[in-house]
Amino acid sequence: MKRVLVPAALALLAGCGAPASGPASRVVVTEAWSRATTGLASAGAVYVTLESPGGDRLVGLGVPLSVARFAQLHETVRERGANGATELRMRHVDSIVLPAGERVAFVPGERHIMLIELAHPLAVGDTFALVLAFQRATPETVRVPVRGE
Ligand SMILES: [Cu+2]
Repeated sequence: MKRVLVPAALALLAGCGAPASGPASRVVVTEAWSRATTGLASAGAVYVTLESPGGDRLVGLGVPLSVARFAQLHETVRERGANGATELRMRHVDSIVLPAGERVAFVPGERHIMLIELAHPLAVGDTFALVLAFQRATPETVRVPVRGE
């Protein structure tokens, strides 16, 4: 996982996203949103839907330091706990495969983007920038609105 900053990420990554043969197709990013946080929560979550026409891999994330220290890709896995009950755990992953032409959705309770060490609580109505870096396509910057649910 590359930790990238906004907007330095764009300058840094702009030159190295394309493969040797021809320009990579762009990844379509839709339905970006973040959940409002309550109280002293130090982490937030962002959800997006990604679609790569030619196939790609999400390899890096960037958020402004005014929002959080960094962002990570997380998956939720079910594990059997010590008492035999099923527990939900979050696991950090380095990248997410985007199969060609398939919509890959991040949704609550499953795959999500975790904002680590929030600079301040995320309030309904706020928006912030999120940079998504890919193995082949050029990076995409999206505005993320904060919603209640
Ligand atoms: Cu998480």
